[in-house]
Amino acid sequence: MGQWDRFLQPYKQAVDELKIKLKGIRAQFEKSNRTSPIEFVTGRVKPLASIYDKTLEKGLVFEPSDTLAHELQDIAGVRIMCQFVDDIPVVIDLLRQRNDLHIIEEKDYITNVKKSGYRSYHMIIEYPVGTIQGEKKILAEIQIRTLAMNFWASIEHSLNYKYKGLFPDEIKKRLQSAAEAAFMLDEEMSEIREEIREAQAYFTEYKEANNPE
Ligand code: 0O2
Repeated sequence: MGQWDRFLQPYKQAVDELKIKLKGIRAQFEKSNRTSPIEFVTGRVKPLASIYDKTLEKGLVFEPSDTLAHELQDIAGVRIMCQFVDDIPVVIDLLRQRNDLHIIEEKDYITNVKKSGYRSYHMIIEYPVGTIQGEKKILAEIQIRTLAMNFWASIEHSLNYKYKGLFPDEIKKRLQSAAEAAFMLDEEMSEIREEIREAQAYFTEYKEANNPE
């Protein structure tokens, strides 16, 4: 196993464990016939190429080290998608109550929207991973966002990759109006939230009645 593989292994384990735990929250809501504030969960270990880019940006040495583990707080990243903006504080509270992770920092880019138009709630956590050398505490980033916020962020992220942040004016304008449209979509969906929830509950009951396990 190479140096990088060894360094990244606990991060991979943390992402896998966090995904299972967060998906478990969703399953518990479903089993108790309550609507889950979590729609779906994804996770990734930062690819080496992105770690390399970040070290250049931050003036760090590109080598597996404690400095890197301390400075790059999102080597392990988990994303929680919610249907409605109001689900986000529910998820935040669920995470604050847990004693299997320790929250180091919270960044609210929903109240404080980034200049790019980016909206999301970030938590930097310390998460203990059991290794054969004993417990290792690593940092991980949890991003909590609605489906609309996620749609905008993933499109902007791919365009950013292409244009390296230097968007042509036309694209910049389109992204700004798309960010406004995503915001409006969240607002509109919140307005008819109860109606949607009832329809979803009705649909779930219908599916269960027709496909009993
Ligand atoms: P990737 O490819 O998602 O890993 P940092 O830049 O991490 O050293 P900072 O600025 O405090 O420090 O981090 P921030 O802004 O709290 O969170 C960084 C991550 O949030 C990014 O990771 C993105 O995932 C997401 N993010 C932040 N701003 C934007 C934005 O304007 N557009 C999009 N699409 N995503 C954003 P990486 O490492 O940049 O990228």
